[in-house]
Amino acid sequence: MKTAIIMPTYNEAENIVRLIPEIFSLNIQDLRLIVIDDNSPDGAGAIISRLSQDYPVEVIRRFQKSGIGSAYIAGFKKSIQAGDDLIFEMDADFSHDPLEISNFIGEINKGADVVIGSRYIPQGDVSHWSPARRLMSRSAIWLARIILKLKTHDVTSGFRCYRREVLVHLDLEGVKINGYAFQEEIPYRCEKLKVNIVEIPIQFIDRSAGRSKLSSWEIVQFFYNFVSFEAQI
Ligand SMILES: Nc1nc2c(ncn2[C@@H]2O[C@H](COP(=O)(O)OP(=O)(O)O)[C@@H](O)[C@H]2O)c(=O)[nH]1
Ligand SMILES: [Mg+2]
Repeated sequence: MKTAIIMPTYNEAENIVRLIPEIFSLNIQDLRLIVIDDNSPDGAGAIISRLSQDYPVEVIRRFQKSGIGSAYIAGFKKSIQAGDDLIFEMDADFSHDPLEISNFIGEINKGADVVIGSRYIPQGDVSHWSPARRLMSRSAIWLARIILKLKTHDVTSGFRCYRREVLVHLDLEGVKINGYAFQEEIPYRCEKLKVNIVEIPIQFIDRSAGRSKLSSWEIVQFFYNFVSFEAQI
């Protein structure tokens, strides 16, 4: 199965330089990476270009920081056009352990259409987050599960794998949310499609290099985007 990992990056130079070789050292069959870099001021773009000479890495370069949701949409479209069978979402900061990738593919082979790496099911966990960050994460998920009536437990997890057909049928053009709340709109659409969503436990490790892009402004936007989305459905 042709597999692509879609990975948005903004100021992840320190991480990406180690993460890309680590992913490809796992020798996962027919795997490539599509990185969406928003002209990172830390020079990540040049590092990715250099790595793309040694590894199957493609880059989508955008002029300026334009949000995680639209970065994923751009990556999904490129991957669909290229005919990939499995399409992953994954962060570039080592919060998502590359060793888990094969477990996601295993679930697809057992019949899942979408696999979500969940921090909030038994054996799943988040380490090194502040109490404030934990509370924020839990409340965002609680709100989304109640209001959107979602069955999925971890609706903001960014470690996921989709069968190509799911993303084709999702109507990517119609996705309304761009910022972090984008992660909630996708499971909402997947549940409407009644595809087989499987959650597997992951240990989410907080980044050790670089900074989170989830600023206070992003948090305000997150709740605003979510509430306006909810008002439209
Ligand atoms: N291209 C792009 N990537 C982004 C943007 N915002 C966040 N990211 C990337 O999305 C991933 C998740 O962001 P992160 O800051 O780690 O969020 P957190 O894990 O929720 O604290 C990381 O790989 C970031 O570099 C953006 O506006 N554009
Ligand atoms: Mg992160």
